[in-house]
Amino acid sequence: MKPLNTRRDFILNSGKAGLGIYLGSSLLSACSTPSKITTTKYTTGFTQQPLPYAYNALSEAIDAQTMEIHYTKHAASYTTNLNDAAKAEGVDTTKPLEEVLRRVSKYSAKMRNNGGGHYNHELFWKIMSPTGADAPSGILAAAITQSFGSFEAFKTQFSDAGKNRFGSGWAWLVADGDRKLRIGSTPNQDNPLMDVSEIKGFPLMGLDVWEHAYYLRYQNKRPDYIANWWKVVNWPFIQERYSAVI
Ligand code: MN3
Repeated sequence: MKPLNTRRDFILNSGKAGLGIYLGSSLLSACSTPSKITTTKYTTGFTQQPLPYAYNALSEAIDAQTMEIHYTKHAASYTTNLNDAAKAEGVDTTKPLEEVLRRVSKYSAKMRNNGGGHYNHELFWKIMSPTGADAPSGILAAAITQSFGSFEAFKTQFSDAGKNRFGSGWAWLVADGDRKLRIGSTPNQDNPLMDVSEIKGFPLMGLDVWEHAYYLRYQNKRPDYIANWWKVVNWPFIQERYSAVI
């Protein structure tokens, strides 16, 4: 009993600062598993990065006009509105956006919608490429087979997550706190980094299933957009992201 009493006395006698130190160390050990999935290798700033290819580069799947409007209008607006929200809510924009997303419930709906919108599109442009491989390889391929049975089964499950997301949103492949691969979807511009998200983890790839991403070419046929989208997935980059968190 002596050590317990000593600890209790220490907390009672040392006020808020001591309590903070004690709780702080407890929380650190309690949260050690989720924190391992964070990586400083891939962080997102508050400015829109250049599109890494021409508007027509992904035309096997996405037409040039859709790419241009999507990048210069939709995504650019999320970035502008995110910066407005950051200014209004006192967010330090020199720090990674991920820090805001992980506690997004503490901020406004404008921050949630546009912080997610900016992050998701910055990722989306990079996980597509005109020169990507047809399929993953190496440790990511092995993990996909282990988690979902086969690459084809994975594609079906991921495609279904996109097809079945009612209204606007995203389909995701994430590495969760145990580094397991999981598939899910989020509404609107939410993403798996957010404390409000049903699926949580480090986003390896995300598919935009908002109508603005496909309507000019595919109209109501979201499944056709998704089927073609596999042709432009940037597997080497997704593999790099996976390597950063395992
Ligand atoms: Mn979009």
